[in-house]
Amino acid sequence: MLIFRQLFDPTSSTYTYLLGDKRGGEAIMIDPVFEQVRRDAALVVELGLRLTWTLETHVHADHVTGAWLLKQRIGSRTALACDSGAADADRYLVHGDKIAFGRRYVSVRATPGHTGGCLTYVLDDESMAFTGDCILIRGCGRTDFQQGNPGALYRSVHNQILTLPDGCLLYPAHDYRGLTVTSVGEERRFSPRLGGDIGEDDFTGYMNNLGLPHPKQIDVAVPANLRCGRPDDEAAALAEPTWAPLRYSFAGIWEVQALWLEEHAREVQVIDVRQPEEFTGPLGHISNATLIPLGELAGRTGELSHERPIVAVCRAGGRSAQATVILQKAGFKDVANLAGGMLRWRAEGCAVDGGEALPRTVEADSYVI
Ligand SMILES: N[C@@H](CCC(=O)N[C@@H](CS)C(=O)NCC(=O)O)C(=O)O
Ligand SMILES: [Fe+2]
Repeated sequence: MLIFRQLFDPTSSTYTYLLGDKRGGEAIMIDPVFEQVRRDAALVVELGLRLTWTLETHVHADHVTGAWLLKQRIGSRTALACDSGAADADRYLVHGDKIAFGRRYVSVRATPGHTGGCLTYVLDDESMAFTGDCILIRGCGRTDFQQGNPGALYRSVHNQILTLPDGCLLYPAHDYRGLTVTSVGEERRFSPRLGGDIGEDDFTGYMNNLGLPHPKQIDVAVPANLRCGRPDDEAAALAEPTWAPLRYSFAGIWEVQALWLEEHAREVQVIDVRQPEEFTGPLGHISNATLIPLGELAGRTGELSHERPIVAVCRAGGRSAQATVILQKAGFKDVANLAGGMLRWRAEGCAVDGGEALPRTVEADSYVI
């Protein structure tokens, strides 16, 4: 079974795509974004997948690729077009290549025009294609830098993409209006630049008069992407919180486990964000915890020290996850959520002040947020 996820980077309006084969668990990722690597790596792990390749549709001008960072974090290998001019990739792709993940694969089509080294990746059954900036939804990538060429783009679209089946879904590298997907049939009929009877000269005239400002990040993004996103300061990019063995969830929350917290409770500030009656109720509370109900937290951050990490706690881990977001916004750097909250704390037999003997076994999977 195919696992498919469309991910979005709001800063650059970039789409990243994860394609996995459930059987065997291999996956590929198309156009990862550097700043989203923690999120995307967490998703891969949570879905039980093993990322084998990151694929670039082109050398991006508006964001830095996450390819190098994903390789360091979860061992994926990097691939992009032979014609991209980029260094340091594990594989250089040409038209007709296939990249397998489990029993599935994508095939490579050379679709130059937006840049000299643009590729489109077509899923084995031609139900989906990942067009990069060759086709955008009712549009296309600009052609005014990085060996851009309107005639080449026109031919790429007509010979390599609009020749796919009408129902083939097209997933672009960007959308600036909130649209997520289009299809070959739709673009043939409705693209104001490339659809209907528009000819190559009409299209070239259109593209040569776009008058767009250069992407804000171009001077940083292009040199970084020409080495697959490897930064100057590699150690800084790989830095992880060191005060505890934290896990980063796809929901965007740093989590700490109950058994670690029980051993290290004195080294951190434990903030219990439940209501007072829960704090003194049957589940009890962690012995050095300070009670600050979630609704009061934003107004009481002055009571907390910036010198020691903070672990937020609640009944099941939902409200305390929100507490970590509030604390980070208030400028606290070392903040984590107690995974599973007091329910898991008790289920794992950790000590509490107050509280009652548990009336029944707390099922490991019965945590209600
Ligand atoms: N405002 C954006 C511009 C991004 C941009 O120019 N995107 C390229 C793709 S890399 C493009 O082709 N855009 C087409 C368009 O904006 O119509 C930024 O500064 O990053
Ligand atoms: Fe682009």
